[in-house]
Amino acid sequence: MTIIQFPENIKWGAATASYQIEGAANKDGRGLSIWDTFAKTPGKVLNGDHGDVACDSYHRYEEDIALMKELGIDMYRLSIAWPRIFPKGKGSVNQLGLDYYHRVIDCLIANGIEPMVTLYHWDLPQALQDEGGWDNRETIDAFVHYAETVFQAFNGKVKHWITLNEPWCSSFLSNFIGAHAPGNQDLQLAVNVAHHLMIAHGKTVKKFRELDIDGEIGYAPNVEWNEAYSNKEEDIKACKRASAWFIEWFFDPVFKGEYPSILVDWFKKKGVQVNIEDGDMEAIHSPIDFLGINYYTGSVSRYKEGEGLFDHERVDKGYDQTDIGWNIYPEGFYHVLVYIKEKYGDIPIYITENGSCYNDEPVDGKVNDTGRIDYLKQHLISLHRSIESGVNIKGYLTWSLLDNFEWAEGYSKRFGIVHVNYRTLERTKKESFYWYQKFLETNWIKL
Ligand code: JJW
Repeated sequence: MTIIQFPENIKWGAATASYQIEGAANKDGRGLSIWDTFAKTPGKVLNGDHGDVACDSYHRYEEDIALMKELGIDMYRLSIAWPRIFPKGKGSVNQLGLDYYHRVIDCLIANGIEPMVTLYHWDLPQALQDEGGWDNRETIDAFVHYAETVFQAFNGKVKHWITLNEPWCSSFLSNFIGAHAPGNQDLQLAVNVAHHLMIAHGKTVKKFRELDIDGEIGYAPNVEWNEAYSNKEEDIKACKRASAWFIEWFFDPVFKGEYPSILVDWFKKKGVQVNIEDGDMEAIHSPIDFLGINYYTGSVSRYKEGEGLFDHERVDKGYDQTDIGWNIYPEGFYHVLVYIKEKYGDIPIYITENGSCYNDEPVDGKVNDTGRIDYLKQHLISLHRSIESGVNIKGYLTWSLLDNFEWAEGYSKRFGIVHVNYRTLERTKKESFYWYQKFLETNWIKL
């Protein structure tokens, strides 16, 4: 028998995000976000789904926290909805919005679960989008002010803060590919948005230090691993570009204070540039305390002239995929973590998201999601390999505690270890929940 034993000090947890679980879209003075608008625009989200009710966690957080306690996690990652705190993005604070997060955070702490809080998980106040959204530098100031308000409100209760979730998604996926809110398709706009998001991140980190807030701050980019199909120069370079879009574009400015030339040059050929002003790079370069990593998938890929933005294609054949069509690629998880350590140093890392989509439904009260258990096991082994290889892993949070609103896929794609019946809002623990619970008791995997 083979035993994979994890070190004792790792924090284990689960993650969610405000718009995906809360519902209560019009409750207690919440303003609209770009996701309300996008989801209600016909054709943008599968089946016309939206987050008006979602998992109704706004009203059921006590039940959800009871599930977390039963699961035995150390840490829960949630996000704060900016439009609950500032319904118009700026101006006066909505105390009822702060009160809701006080109830959630107090309940977590009372149950011995540490909150990890994301400030921006994509729900930009619509009123700010009406003035240009992240293309407008005034949104940066509004974000820093919102962050300051929230830091002061929860100082002492929350010890782990994340500025941005997956800035690649809120910039390129949302403004170049157009699949997420606000749904633009303009590369220059997407590059502007990415830059302004990262300035907002950096200025928020500075504000956090200036206010001397207790605890640690970082951000949570999503990464993929692109393995070159062959050792041909053109395949290797195409993979480098594709990878750099997720990794270097969002890491080099933070860790090195500059954008990666491989993509700066590539974008320049397309007539697109980063509009850098004095002080921008210095702000983005502010030292962070930890790095959040979201990892789901990767692929073997190669050069193909004219394909996509980077003359690059995926060769996905032969990989098992989850129910959202993403390759199951646990080796990529190990490789990307070692790559990040070698390139950016020994920064403490929390895996802020890792999980899988399987749409298993309850049968006689049991959800037999064996695919998710296999995925979890394989990725935990990769995580363990990375720890053994010296990657400074501090925690692992699985996506997600609950089935929830999976953005453009609506409710059709389930990532939870707890099943949610969207008609009755009933929660059913899946077999993966019990597997994770058992794993958390011992911190070992027997193979
Ligand atoms: C890429 C679709 C063309 C979420 C993508 C679509 C078109 C190249 C899951 N992470 O719900 C990435 N998630 O809220 C945050 N992560 O491209 C949390 N990334 O591609 C989860 C979706 C995603 C994506 C979805």
